Amino acid sequence: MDDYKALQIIPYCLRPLSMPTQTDNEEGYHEDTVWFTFEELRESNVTARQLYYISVPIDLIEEYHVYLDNPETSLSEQIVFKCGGTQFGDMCQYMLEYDESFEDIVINTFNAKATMKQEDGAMLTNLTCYMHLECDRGPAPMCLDWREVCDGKFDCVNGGIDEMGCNELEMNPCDADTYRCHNGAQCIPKTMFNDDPLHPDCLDGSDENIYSTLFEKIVSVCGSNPSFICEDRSCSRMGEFSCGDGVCNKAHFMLSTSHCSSTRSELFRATVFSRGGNAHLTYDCWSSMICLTKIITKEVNCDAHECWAGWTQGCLPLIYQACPSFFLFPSTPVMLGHVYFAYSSNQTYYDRRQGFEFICYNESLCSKFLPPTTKIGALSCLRYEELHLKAYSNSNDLLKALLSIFQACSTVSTGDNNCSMSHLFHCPNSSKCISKHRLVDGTADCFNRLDEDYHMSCSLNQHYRFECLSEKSVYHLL
Ligand SMILES: [Ca+2]
Ligand SMILES: [Ca+2]
Ligand SMILES: [Ca+2]
Repeated sequence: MDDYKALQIIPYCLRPLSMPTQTDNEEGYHEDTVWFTFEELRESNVTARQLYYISVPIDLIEEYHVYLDNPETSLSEQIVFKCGGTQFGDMCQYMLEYDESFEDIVINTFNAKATMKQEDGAMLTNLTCYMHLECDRGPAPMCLDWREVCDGKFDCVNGGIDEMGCNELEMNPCDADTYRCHNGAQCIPKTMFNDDPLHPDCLDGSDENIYSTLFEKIVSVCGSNPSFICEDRSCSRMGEFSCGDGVCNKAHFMLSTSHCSSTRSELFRATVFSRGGNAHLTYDCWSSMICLTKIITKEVNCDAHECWAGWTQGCLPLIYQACPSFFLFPSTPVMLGHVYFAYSSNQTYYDRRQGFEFICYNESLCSKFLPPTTKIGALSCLRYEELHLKAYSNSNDLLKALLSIFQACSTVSTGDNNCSMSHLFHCPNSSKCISKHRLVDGTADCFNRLDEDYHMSCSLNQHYRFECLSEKSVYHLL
């Protein structure tokens, strides 16, 4: 293994309208461009590898490889253009804007990200938006990151379309000669299981031990790393927030002070609590809530605000006067795409330390185990004290406790999983079905952690995860 070296071919895509092209004639290639047929190349003993070094498209190189193995085929007249300088494309019709190699452009672009400021948020979102779903990811310029598609958390507030159809992955079995990545999204050859801890093959990293100090160190600076370990890394664990660059922020909650170096978490927080994102409230009500919660303070001068005069003297009377009798703040969900904080303006029960008066959620996703006690309009809510939470010294711990309750709600938008399928586990007292691969995996998927208390892991026949020497000695590998 000493001379082992992982090679990576990283595809980059063109945004057609933004790419300068250099073409001279109707056929679409430059008059001076030199070209050869496969036959001419073969007669000159040109190898497939040499074509790679003159920026010939990979699919054409593969065809040439096939042709070299069998020169009598009809491929002999196939044309290969020899691109010069910064030209590329199957007819050299594209050229790079700068006089640098493509590799240098990629490296410089990734290095430049380290110096991006929050004001450049639009640049961040322009570069990493997943545009193929009509997703409402909250107030602009926040947008969907591809890592948020099928990650078991509703991120699009317009019906959770980022999770639509993803139950297919949950139900996806793999052939016996392959390893099933934990999230069900990939089946990889068995030989790729546990073969290289620094180059996982599963997007969720579940084929390798990704908890080593070295791995953690590499992925903590993913923003400037264009390789697979970062670019092909999802953030599928519950409670992780995708920074949009391969870094998964463990304390993702919007009340947390923790942040992504990409600035995506700050951008998210700023847009969710912004004036524009909370236009359902009057300015006085919104600014009082901003100064009360102190999550973002940039847009309001809280030193001069009435809340500064004190809770009962300044803030409470203003909230009573300026806010609706019942309101959401912020207007977008605080977690999992359907869990909201709500307040009433008379604040009868509201204790500033607990952060909210009501928690409201999509009842159909949490059926049976979390019946609401308050219905306000279309919202199903529970009062803070009805959650029987202990006292938390900071909002991050409070949100973690809330997540441990609400992650037992369904994570697929249709709610029509067929729990009778043999590889699915029915979470007791709910409509949620999970893959049996989620049993005893360290994450509570069912209410009261019933999936983690499962005692029959040896009967699951998942020998990659459980080493069963006898029914009594079970070792968890995940
Ligand atoms: Ca999602
Ligand atoms: Ca592997
Ligand atoms: Ca689990």
